[in-house]
Amino acid sequence: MERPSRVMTIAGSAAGGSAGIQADLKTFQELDVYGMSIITAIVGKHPKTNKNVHPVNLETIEAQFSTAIKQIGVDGIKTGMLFSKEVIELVAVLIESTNINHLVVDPVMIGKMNSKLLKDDAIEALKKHLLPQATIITPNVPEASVLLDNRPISTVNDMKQAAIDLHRLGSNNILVKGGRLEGPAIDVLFDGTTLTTLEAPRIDTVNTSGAGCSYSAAITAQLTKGKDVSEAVLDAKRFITTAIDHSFAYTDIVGPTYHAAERKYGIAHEIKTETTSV
Ligand code: PXL
Repeated sequence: MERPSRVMTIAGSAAGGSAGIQADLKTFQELDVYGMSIITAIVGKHPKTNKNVHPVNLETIEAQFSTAIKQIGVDGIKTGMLFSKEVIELVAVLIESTNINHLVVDPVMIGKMNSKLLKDDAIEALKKHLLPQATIITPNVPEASVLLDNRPISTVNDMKQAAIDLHRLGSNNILVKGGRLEGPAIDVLFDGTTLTTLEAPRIDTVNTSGAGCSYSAAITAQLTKGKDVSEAVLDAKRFITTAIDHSFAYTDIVGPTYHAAERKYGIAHEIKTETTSV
């Protein structure tokens, strides 16, 4: 019997299904890996109190992790919204207790609708406990800036320097995602010796909720399927670009990317890459 590789996301639940755990599981299914989820917080705005982040307690996080490991086991892990220092510390210990070869850390800080997904005092914990264990980290430009003590990043050259400097925090690979800059969607990958830019056309849509989550989930899936980091990132960039190309909305609130797009319609855009050594 052929068994798919086992991929776990440790992240927040996004009730609308476009981001967080829900986006990760949809991505895993599309890429034919076995998905598991450990929920760290529940994001959903209460209509009266406006409370938006509902944390899950540490015991509940540990219970989910233990159950998934005992029932299934794990080949690769992705972390998304971790919210607090305490959760980061626990998750770091739980990850260390496995013998996985693939850890993707998406240092989620602020959601598209401005939800605060990481407390300020958690940044140091992320740097200390999680980044040194990571195969790859996938900050967008604002997150890269926060990890570099609020350094301004506004050009592709700034992103390249940011990737080089973030590498010193201990992750094996750095992917700085430039989707929030103007012009084409250019990301920068640094593996410690070479810099690769990955360029997709800018797609004219606001419906990109969960794009970052899905991108890092796709990287994790590809790594557990045996691809090396540069191939995994390229495949994942193609996947998310196609999902954004076919994104949609049901209401006047920012809509989801379409996870099934590549399977249904094929690749929408090829990704241009350029590699230079540092
Ligand atoms: O897209 C970032 C993100 C990650 N995780 C959760 C979210 C969001 C954005 O809303 O809700 C749980």
